[in-house]
Formats: sequence, C-alpha cells, structure tokens
Amino acid sequence: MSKRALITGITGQDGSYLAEHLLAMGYEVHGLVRRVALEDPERRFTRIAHLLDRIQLHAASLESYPSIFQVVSHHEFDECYHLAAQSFVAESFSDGFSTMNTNINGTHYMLAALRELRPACHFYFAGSSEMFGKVREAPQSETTPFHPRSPYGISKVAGFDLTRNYREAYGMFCSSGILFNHEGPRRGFEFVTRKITSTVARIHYGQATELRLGNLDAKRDWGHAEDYVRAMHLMLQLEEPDDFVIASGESHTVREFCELAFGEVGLNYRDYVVTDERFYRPAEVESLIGDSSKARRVLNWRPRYDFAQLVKLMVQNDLEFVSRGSVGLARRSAGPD
Ligand code: G4F
Repeated sequence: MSKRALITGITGQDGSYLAEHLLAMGYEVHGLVRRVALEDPERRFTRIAHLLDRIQLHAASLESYPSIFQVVSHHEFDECYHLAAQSFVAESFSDGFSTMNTNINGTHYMLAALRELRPACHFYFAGSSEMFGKVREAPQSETTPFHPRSPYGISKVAGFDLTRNYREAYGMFCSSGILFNHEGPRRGFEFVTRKITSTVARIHYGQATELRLGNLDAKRDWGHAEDYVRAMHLMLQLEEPDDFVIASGESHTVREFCELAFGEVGLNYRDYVVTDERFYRPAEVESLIGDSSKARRVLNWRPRYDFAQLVKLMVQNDLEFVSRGSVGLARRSAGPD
C-alpha cells in the first residue's frame, strides 16, 4: 500500500520539489491550495505543471479552519508536510499582521484538524533559521536559543512552539525542520539569490544595466532546496518525532554570491551592483551558519550541492530562462522585489 501525503504550499519551491520526491518513492500526493490558485492554474501552477496529472489538489485556505477540516476529513493521510506560509521576511515588516495570521493560525488549524481527525498522521513543520535571528552562538544548532528579528521569524517561533506542544501534550508525531536558506532554479524572484541570478542573466542579454540591493554584508548558509526536501521526508520516517537543523555548514555574504554569479558571465559585480536603502530591513539577521551534525548522524542526510554549484546552476538556469523570454513575464507576475 502506498503512503498518502498532504503538502500545504505545494505550489511553492519546496512543495514542488517535495511532491516530485514523494511521487518518485511511490506516494499518493495531495496538495492544499488556495481557491484563487485553482481558478488561475496557468500562473499559479508553474512549478507543478509537470505533476498535475499525478497529484490531487484540494481548495482550502490557511485562514479557514473549516476548509482545512474538510480536506483532512476526506482522506486518511499518513504524513502531512506543512510548508505553506508568508515566507518573505521583508514583506513581514510591511504587513506583520497578515504574516502572523497566516503563519501562526494556519499552523494551529492544521495541527488542530489533524488532532481531531488523523492523530496518527506524522506532521512536519517548516521551521526556519530566521528563528535564531540575533544569534547567540555560531554555528546554530537545535539547542541554540531563539531571538527572532522580524514578524516572520516570530511567527515561525510560534509555529515551532505549537508543533512541539502538540507533540508533548497530545503524543502526536510532530517534528520541525529548522531549515537554513535553501534556493534553486524555482526560487521566487523576490529572494536575494534569484534576484541576483535573474538580473545577471538580464544584464548579460542587455535587458538590464544595474542590480539594486540592500545589505551586501549579510551572511547566509545557503543550500539547494532539492537537498533540503529529502531531509523533511527522512524526519517523518523516524520512530520518534524530533527537531533537526538542516544546513550546509558554510556561510557566505550576499556580496560573495554576487561575485560568483557575475563571474559566471565574465562580469565584475562592482560595475553593476548599486546599494539601495529601500532593500535594507528595519532589523537585520546579520549572520547565519548552521550545525546540521544531528541530521547527518540520525537521518544520514547529506547535501549533494555546494555553494559554488548552487550559484552556477541558478545563473545557468536564468540565462536559459531569459533567452526564452520568460524572466520578464515571471518577474512581473511575482510582484515587487
Ligand atoms: O533572500 P532573502 O530575502 O532571505 P531571508 O530573509 O534570509 O529568508 C529566507 O530564508 C529563511 C531561512 O533562514 C526562510 F525562512 C525565509 O522564508 C526565506 O526563505 O534575504 C537574504 C539576505 C538578507 O540578509 C537580506 O537583507 O539578503 C539580504 N538582501 C540584500 N539585498 C536582500 C536584498 N534580500 C532581498 N530579498 N532583496 C534584496 O534586494
């Protein structure tokens, strides 16, 4: 009998990679999507277009408990991966209330519906290295205290605490991955890596002349999302629920990312990058580096891509994308940076 999984946020970068991974392992994959997505499939389903005939999508909103309850009541899910969220940190400063509502209540509704209807379902919560925020130690591990620096980070700490509380209070199998930044060719254009690689490609083809960025000295631990979704699945196969840091263990500045990305097309980033106050955050997470030794030991998880491969892959992908004329269109539908 194949296992049945429910993915919230299936149309996003991680959701699409995870759906592919689970399908390859013989899972029956279901996705929870907003009704607007079902009504506008061309634009909303670009990352999962190639999977649509193999997955089952259900309309529900993270803001509506009844809609989630209905989906969960109709299918016996073995595993639930709760990835859906307002995940853009900068946006959470502009509209902290929506971020909190969606991210905290959405997680609570998922947990409450599963407790009521499918208490044996294994639950994964997408925690984030943004929870460490103003870091107390380096590298950050499962025991590092949290000090979030944005409404997004605060909402993720609340989701993490809710997940742990359902585990401890109701004995449910609830685990959190504390994932450091993970990127790839399907990354949204508003995140710094994709903003850089897509603009490098546009500059290369003469469609742009500069790249406006905020804090170039921020340091991040970047990996490939394809590697990170494998860890999510491994966590739910354990005998006991637990929380895991997933990270590459290397930290690089935004500046270094620019240097490599521009270098891919033979350009010097200093000739194109302009710093712009608009892209600075009211409170920045200056430096992140993860210690994923627990995941490597317990889950036997290893990333396949390193930093240089990731940058190269993303630039090559965007060069192809721009040459097909797809970047302008995709960037416009993604909204402002
Ligand atoms: O790419 P970012 O927007 O990602 P951020 O804020 O680190 O968050 C991402 O990773 C988290 C995991 O730790 C996830 F939980 C979260 O959902 C998201 O996926 O920004 C990375 C860094 C920041 O320090 C930012 O200040 O890049 C800096 N940056 C500099 N200029 C910029 C820009 N970021 C963006 N998005 N745009 C800029 O122009």
